[in-house]
Amino acid sequence: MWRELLPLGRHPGSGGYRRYAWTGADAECRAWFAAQAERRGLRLDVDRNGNQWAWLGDPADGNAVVTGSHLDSVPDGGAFDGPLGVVSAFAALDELRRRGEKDGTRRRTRGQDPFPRPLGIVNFGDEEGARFGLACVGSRLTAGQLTRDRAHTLTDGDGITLPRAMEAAGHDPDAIGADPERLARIGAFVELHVEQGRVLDLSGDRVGIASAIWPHGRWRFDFRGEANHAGTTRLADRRDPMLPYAETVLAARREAELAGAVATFGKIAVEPNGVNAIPSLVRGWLDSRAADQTSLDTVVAGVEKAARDHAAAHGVDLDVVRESRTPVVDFDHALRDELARILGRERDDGQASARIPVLGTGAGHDAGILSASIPTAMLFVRNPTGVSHSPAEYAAEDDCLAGAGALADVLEGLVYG
Ligand code: HGY
Ligand code: MN
Ligand code: MN
Repeated sequence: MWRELLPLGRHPGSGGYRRYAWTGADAECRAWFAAQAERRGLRLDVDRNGNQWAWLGDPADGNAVVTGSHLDSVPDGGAFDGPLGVVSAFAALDELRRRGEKDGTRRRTRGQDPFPRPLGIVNFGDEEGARFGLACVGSRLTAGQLTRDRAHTLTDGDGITLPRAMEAAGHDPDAIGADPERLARIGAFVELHVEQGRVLDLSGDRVGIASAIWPHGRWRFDFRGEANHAGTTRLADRRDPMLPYAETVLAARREAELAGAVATFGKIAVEPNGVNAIPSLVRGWLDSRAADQTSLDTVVAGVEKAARDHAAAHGVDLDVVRESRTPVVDFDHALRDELARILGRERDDGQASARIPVLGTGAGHDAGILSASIPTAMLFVRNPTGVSHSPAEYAAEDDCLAGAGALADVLEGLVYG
């Protein structure tokens, strides 16, 4: 699977991935998913929001067990964030079928369908929000956390709206919206993901279970000044928006340190973007995350105040727009405990598995979005450097195999009870 997937959307210069929603690279990833489903005799189903589902059994029976993740990427992202969860889902199904062949009496229970609960594998669309600025668009729409009207206003850096991009990719943008019937058929969603930190590396474990996701959000800061000549405009006469922007970046770092949180300006747009012109506009995007909502609010309020003070001091206008907000996620305790029980129980080979670590994360996930509607859980696979959202993101093959094996155990435990 990796051999076919790895070349798709890979940028030859950076070696990273540029798999943005509704682009050609995205279409190639979707075709890969459809081919994997077909190869396994799964029924492919693209929902009203463009998420892809591959079904074994009929989801209309209800109480389905679903696993999967996303295939899109951040700009120059790594190979594992997202795809590891999708590849592992197919690998886990293959493993379950192998186990079923070895022990047909115990596991083959219903005619042609070997599992007592429907099993789905999902590829959620536009998880990273790299193109339209909002993360988890596919799952947010499905869960009713993003309205069709708001989604229709999302626009990429070239001014192409989400509905236009969807239409160009052959998807009906008028069909998008909440899909409670679909979610009502799912009894459990488990997303496997590469860890985006070093908790497992430090604890010496290959696989862990997610406890919580930090609340987080994205804010756009527009500093508007006056374009002018870089050589002839006296410093005293300038209204240079780059200056309050720079002060704001430093303030974000200070506020995050004080609150034990994180804050990042990772994207910036400058107009007119000329070497010898004072900018008229500096637009910077703040991504901030904290362990609790109060700390996050404190950080963002502190950054905004600093931005306003510095903008005023430089004669620059400022608009701050919150583009997204994701509340804290505390994953379903019963499902979490069940995963721990399944992964901790004695295995067929008589070897008791070690205790499974439980860890929180500052990264957002479709599982977090869905957790407001259905029981969800996550498995993390060790990342030896912790690096993510970078071409250097990595997970060792043995750890990936351990992750897929753990996912197979979890799916088997859930479908057979
Ligand atoms: O940005 C995030 O936390 C995620 O990887 N979508
Ligand atoms: Mn990511
Ligand atoms: Mn991800």
